[in-house]
Amino acid sequence: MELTWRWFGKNDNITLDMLRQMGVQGVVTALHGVPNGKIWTEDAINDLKNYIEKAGLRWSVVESLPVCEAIKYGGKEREQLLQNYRVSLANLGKCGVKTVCYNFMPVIDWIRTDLYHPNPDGTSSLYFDRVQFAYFDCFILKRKDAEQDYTPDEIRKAKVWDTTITETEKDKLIDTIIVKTQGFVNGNIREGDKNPVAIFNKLLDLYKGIDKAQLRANMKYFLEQVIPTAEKYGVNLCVHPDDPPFPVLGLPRIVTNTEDIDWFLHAVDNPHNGLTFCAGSLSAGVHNDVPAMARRFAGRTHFVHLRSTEVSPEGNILEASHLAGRGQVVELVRIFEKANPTLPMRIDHGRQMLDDVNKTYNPGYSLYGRMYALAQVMGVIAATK
Ligand code: DNO
Repeated sequence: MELTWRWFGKNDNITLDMLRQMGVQGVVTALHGVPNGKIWTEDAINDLKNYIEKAGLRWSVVESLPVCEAIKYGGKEREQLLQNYRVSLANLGKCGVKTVCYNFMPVIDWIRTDLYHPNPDGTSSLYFDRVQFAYFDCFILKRKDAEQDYTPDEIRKAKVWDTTITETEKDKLIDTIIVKTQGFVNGNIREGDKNPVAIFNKLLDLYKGIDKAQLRANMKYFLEQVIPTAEKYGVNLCVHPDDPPFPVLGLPRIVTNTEDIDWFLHAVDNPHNGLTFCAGSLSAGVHNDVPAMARRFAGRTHFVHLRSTEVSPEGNILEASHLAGRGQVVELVRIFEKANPTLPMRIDHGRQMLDDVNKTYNPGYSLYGRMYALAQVMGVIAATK
């Protein structure tokens, strides 16, 4: 596989020169300064591409070219947004950037409740706690009928927490779930937004009446509208699975398991319509057998995220070491190396370790934690050759 690294652009304090020292070959990035839905011009793409190439690397993958909410819920701005999406895709293709990751998760991208969950060895990992999430849903968002989505035990524990939680703890939970994890991935809410809960509730309202079947219909429409352009310019689109891979906050999620992936691959059956195989997201669903999915979908996988999780009996999700947990990264390397030795792969998330604690990186995107995991995976790749 091609060794790639998610880099957040010219202001990232992990520089391209540092990546070269680590053996990274390609960069995964986006035009983070362009607002969602606006056109990525050839000039802007080439400017970043040349900057990357001057450092001796290549721009391997776009992560992400964001799909605006109105495309997902089918709003009136949809046609204009689809037109802009096609122009951006065509421009990327003309500039030679040919792998484009996106996701189709309504309102909220990846979800964590704790960014610094302590591990016994002194490192920390990202974490998803069901009771804390239930608390956020039922007591902070106060979503109608939210209690029905949790077990009686989870609701009981959330109620107990409500008797002791401080305002500071509440703010931290809000900041973690809808600000810190979302802002830097071009999410809907950004650092510094006033009253993120009100903004968030308004976004949830946009999806009233949108069930799984309707969201699928909207994804199919999106694919029908953009895949011909991708094909014309030789671009491979690859959807990122939902993280975690189950419905949340009353919103449907439609890239969660084998049946879902089979569905969208057939909805527009074209090799340019593919998958980002995110082992971390998929492994967070106990319904998923990750190596079996890799075997099944390797042929339509255009990009791989290597990461692994442990899921506790209560359903809490811990980002595990890259060599442990449900992701079975060693087996995945065997499968993908055999399927396509040039497939771009990036280490997804890393622990916070060593000097990472003294730095400010985007959550999950530590230097030492990711570098450590990259070295582990490089060893695995070498051993499977
Ligand atoms: C988080 C990421 C996601 C991912 C997008 C792809 O760390 O895995 O934000 O980039 O969902 O569109």
